[in-house]
Amino acid sequence: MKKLFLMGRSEAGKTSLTQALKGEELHYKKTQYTNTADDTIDSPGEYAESKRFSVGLACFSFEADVVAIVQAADEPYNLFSPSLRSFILRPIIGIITKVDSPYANVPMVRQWLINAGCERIFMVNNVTREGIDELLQYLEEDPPRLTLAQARYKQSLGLNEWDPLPEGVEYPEGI
Ligand SMILES: Nc1nc2c(ncn2[C@@H]2O[C@H](COP(=O)(O)OP(=O)(O)OP(=O)(O)O)[C@@H](O)[C@H]2O)c(=O)[nH]1
Ligand SMILES: [Mg+2]
Repeated sequence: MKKLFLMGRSEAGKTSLTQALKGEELHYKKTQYTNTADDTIDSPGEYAESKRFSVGLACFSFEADVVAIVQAADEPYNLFSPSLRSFILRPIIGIITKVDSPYANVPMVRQWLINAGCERIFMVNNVTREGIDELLQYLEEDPPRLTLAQARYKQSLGLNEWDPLPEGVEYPEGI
């Protein structure tokens, strides 16, 4: 199971998503702090909304296997700059919540997430649990566990440590 880190503006639906992933009824609980011991690492939206605190998000990301930018489909503007990969050394996915909103603009939010560098984008409705099973399926697969030598070998090929080896390429013997 991959450990997931959630970041996004306040009210984006991060805490609701953690409840939907656990199969719980939605109950509003403002996130006040980040607890890295949970299966899913939830963060207060204020971190993403403040220039000073947002640096902290990069630090929390190192506790996770995957980083998710959570954006509601009806968000009026984008908080995340392009190419977040430059400082987050984890796979980045996008999660679009509130796809049921009458003000949803999914193509616009999807474009923001692509620009940020998301390699996969999931769409969910936390209320009806639409899209939750697909996300759970992605999270179920364990991330590859590499030795330092294997990670360095991948780097020598210009690959991220979570990228698969190209077809026909194997790790050198003994690493
Ligand atoms: N219609 C709809 N409402 C949602 C959805 N997801 C969350 N909400 C509602 O949006 C509000 C905010 O949700 P939260 O999950 O608390 O938002 P958050 O991102 O954790 O916010 P912070 O803790 O402030 O960072 C709540 O009233 C939720 O019920 C969704 O998919 N659809
Ligand atoms: Mg919250």
